Amino acid sequence: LSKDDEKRLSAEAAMQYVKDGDVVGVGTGSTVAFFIDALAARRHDIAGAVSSSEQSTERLRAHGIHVMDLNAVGTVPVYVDGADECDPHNRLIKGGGAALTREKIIAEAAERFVCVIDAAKQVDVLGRFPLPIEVIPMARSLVGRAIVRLGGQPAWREGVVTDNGNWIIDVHNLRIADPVDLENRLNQIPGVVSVGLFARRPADVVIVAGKTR
Ligand code: DER
Repeated sequence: LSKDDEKRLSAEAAMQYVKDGDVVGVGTGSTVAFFIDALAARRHDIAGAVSSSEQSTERLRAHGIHVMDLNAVGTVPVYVDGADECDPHNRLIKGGGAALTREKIIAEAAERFVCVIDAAKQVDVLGRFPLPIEVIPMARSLVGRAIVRLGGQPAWREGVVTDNGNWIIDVHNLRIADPVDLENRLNQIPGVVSVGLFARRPADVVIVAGKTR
């Protein structure tokens, strides 16, 4: 199976968690693109979608799927999103697509977070993939210095502005033994908008190459 085949199989398997009438939370990335294409077949059965990025919104609308404001919906029964890394406890590194802030908001609102990945995303310890952090632009250097003090190697993702008008710092050379502790420490730094560690609130279901783990 190619990596794309594994992504498509996971995305299609996630449809089993979508019920008629649901408001469906939709993540961002190439695996989610397959999910949006699969969701299109059920667009008349669901109430609509809450989207984590302009990129996903465009694809949803191109399929004629109703995109809703999170403030207008009560609960979000299911949120489907990809990840850059997933450990054995369903804790994730996300943010490769620079959409981590809105992804984390919808994951928080969701009753069930279904993560769809290809097998290569599975790791024993998080941190080989550089950890994305969304920062307020004026705080880039201040947050960078705090990251160094925490033992990380910060790299500004120059040229990328998020949907919220902020910047991204990718943190290299972290071996994240305690993802929840690190998520909490990084969240405290003034200027940090969100951290691409989904550990406080891990995925509820992880589908790898089409099979629920
Ligand atoms: O940016 C993100 O969090 C995406 O979900 C990313 O982590 C997964 O992208 P992919 O499905 O294109 O690998």
